Amino acid sequence: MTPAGFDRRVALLAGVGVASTPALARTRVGASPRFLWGVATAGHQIEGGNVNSDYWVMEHVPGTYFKEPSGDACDSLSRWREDIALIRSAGLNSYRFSVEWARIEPEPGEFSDAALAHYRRICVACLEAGITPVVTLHHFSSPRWVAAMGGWEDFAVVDRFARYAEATARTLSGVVDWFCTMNEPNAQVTSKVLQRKPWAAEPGLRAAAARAVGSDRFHMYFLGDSFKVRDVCLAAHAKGRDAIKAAIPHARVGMTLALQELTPGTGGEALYRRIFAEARAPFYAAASSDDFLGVQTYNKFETGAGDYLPAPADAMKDMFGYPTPPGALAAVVREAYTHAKVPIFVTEHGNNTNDDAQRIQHLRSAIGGLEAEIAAGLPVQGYLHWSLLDNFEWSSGYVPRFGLVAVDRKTFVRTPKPSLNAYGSLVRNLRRNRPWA
Ligand code: GCO
Repeated sequence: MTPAGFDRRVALLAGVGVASTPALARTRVGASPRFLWGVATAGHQIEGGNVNSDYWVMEHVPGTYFKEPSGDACDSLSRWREDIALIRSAGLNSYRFSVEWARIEPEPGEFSDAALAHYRRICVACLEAGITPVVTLHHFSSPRWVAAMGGWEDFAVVDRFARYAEATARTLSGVVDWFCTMNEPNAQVTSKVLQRKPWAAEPGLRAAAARAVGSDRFHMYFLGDSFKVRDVCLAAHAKGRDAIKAAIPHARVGMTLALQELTPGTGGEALYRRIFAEARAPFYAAASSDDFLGVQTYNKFETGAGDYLPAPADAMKDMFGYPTPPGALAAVVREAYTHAKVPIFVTEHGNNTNDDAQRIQHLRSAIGGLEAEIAAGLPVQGYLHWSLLDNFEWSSGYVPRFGLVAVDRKTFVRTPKPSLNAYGSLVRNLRRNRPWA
């Protein structure tokens, strides 16, 4: 789209604006940064009906190993106001969510004013509720046309992503300050080093997906040559960041990384070094020219000779059976800051459990560890819990439970769990007692 086209779009969307009340002015972009306490979600996992995305394609191909399709998800496409009200009810002041590229640019170069206005409206509603929006541009899902054109295995996606980033940022200018470009572009590199095949790398499934989109070049985020995908993602991140800043010069932009606490176990030094060299070091180096680094932590693993070692019998475990010690958060935040040397933003952290009392205990203890790092001088800009809602956990479907709020799968009625309130009280208490909070 031409710059004139962007300006026309921004003018058209001016109606979807922010009322200039003094209260709003305080929460608006550019206001002095407070510690951001909030929750995180992602479009494909909560909106529902993301039919134009590559994930939708893969969920439906014959032989898919997705346990179930995303379907209506949490119906947040319609119920986003309820989601914001829940965040506000807990007294939290930030919401990270992702915008869906497949809705914003349904065909190459064809932008949807309605989709852009929809996302701008969500941001405005956040600001009106005293909530700082943090927008992720790419949270795993892409339009099916992007996948059909070679997806993330082809450097041509870099310019496509930058064009989409600029169109979105220009539309959100004045209502969003914080952007995450790409979500966890290092996750597939770790899988590659561990030699875990992404499901769709199986030729039959990839061929079925290619048939569904009418192109033999079908490639989505977790397919194919992970090292090439890494280089493409890092280029897309850099160009996307520059495109956002061209539209919003004061924007704070970073990427988010999947960073479990990792230590070398017996015989595991070489594997540890390899994971660090391939799936962490290049990303830390790239993040060092960003405004922040988004850290996302759930588990702790020890490396053995060829894979992670089995979890100790007495470890706190999540529903996947992975060890989830609360201390992992502080350890990873420290590692990330030591290497990237930019402020850290915890953009995801949580616990996949049906035991809400365990979730509360885990959250309190993890934030206690984070507090100690902050007290020791480590710059942390915020903490966003994954997730507000029980939602679509990719190939695992709706069984995992990361939410502070349960969602009825038929009616979409939201029921807060005790952990939502416990998180809110924890934050209120910290705000009373800690100047940084
Ligand atoms: C990821 C994503 C989220 C997940 C969350 C729980 O890490 O895979 O950013 O989309 O749902 O981390 O697994």
